Amino acid sequence: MGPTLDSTPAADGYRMPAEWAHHSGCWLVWPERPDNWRLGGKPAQRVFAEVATAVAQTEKVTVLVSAAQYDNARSRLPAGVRVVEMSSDDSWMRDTGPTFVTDGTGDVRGVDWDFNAWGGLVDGLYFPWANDDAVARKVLEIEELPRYKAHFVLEGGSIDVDGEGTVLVTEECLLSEGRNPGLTKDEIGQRLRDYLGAEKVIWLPFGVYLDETNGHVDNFCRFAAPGKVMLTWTDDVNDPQYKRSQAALEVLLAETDARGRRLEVVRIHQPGPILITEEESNGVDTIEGTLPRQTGDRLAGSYVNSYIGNDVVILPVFDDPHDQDAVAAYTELFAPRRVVTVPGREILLGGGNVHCITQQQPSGR
Ligand code: KQY
Repeated sequence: MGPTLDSTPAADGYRMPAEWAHHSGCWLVWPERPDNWRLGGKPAQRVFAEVATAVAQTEKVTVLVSAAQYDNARSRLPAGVRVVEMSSDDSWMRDTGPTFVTDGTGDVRGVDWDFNAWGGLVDGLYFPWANDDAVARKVLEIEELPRYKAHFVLEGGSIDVDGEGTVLVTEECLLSEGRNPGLTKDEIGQRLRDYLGAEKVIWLPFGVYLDETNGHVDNFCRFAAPGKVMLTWTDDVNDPQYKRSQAALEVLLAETDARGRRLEVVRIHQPGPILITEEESNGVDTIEGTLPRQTGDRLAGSYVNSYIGNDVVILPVFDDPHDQDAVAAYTELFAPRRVVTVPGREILLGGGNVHCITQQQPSGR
């Protein structure tokens, strides 16, 4: 078992690398909870398997799964994908997994944040969440990697880094009442610098309209390269997303990154609006205390919620007129990586997308 460290990654010379840095692997959790995934998770399981298969083309993939679903997951996943039994409360590995940090010499460690289901008893999405909160520690134990325990509520989807000292976040999420209400914005910024080994935090006001995570940045605005970000956009001035994206654009154009570079902003038009159909709504179990999925509710669809693998980028598409432009933008942004599209709707129905269900483990190279 790796040790639990009392220091911080920054103090020890470690930082979170950018997602495009080389990975030794990728982690996912198998979806099954019927109050979040319709039809007992069967349609979502097909898409998770598609994502795992695509990522496994260029890196090792591990899928965590409950005892009840072990045989089913094993039979639906390619033989090359490792399947490991682990308890969890849902399947958002970006948020429950460790944030891996590296020291530039090939050594890798993990940060284990506090997880409270996106807002705890204030506006969290389910209760209890103790199994999810334990996932990061268990993964680090499996990998025999040292663990930094951060006594600070944070999900991996609420941060994005360039690996060169800059972190992107939204105020809507990081300053939300259900996460760290006892800390000021400055104190939260300091925790980010300490645990991500960063120098500069760029605060965007909001994320995507109606995002149930309180506006995770990974669904809205992410680095595609040092000095270059992709931003979810809409040309429709009457769409509630317009003001949110415009506000972010103003911040980004006025900012420099940790290295003093101005940021190039690549706007990627949102799909939709995507609404829940009656059939989809009827497929989700109603359970007191969890978010209802009602017919006509708008989903927080975005093309920014993708996964940057070793030689592939996994991009969710929605059978939408904007799909084609998103594929073209990704092809240009991430060349020579191959852009692999997956149907994003089933993951979106659960409240996130491809980035939210994956967690890269950097090789440290
Ligand atoms: O988007 C994410 N990172 C997680 C979404 C959680 C949704 C739970 N229903």
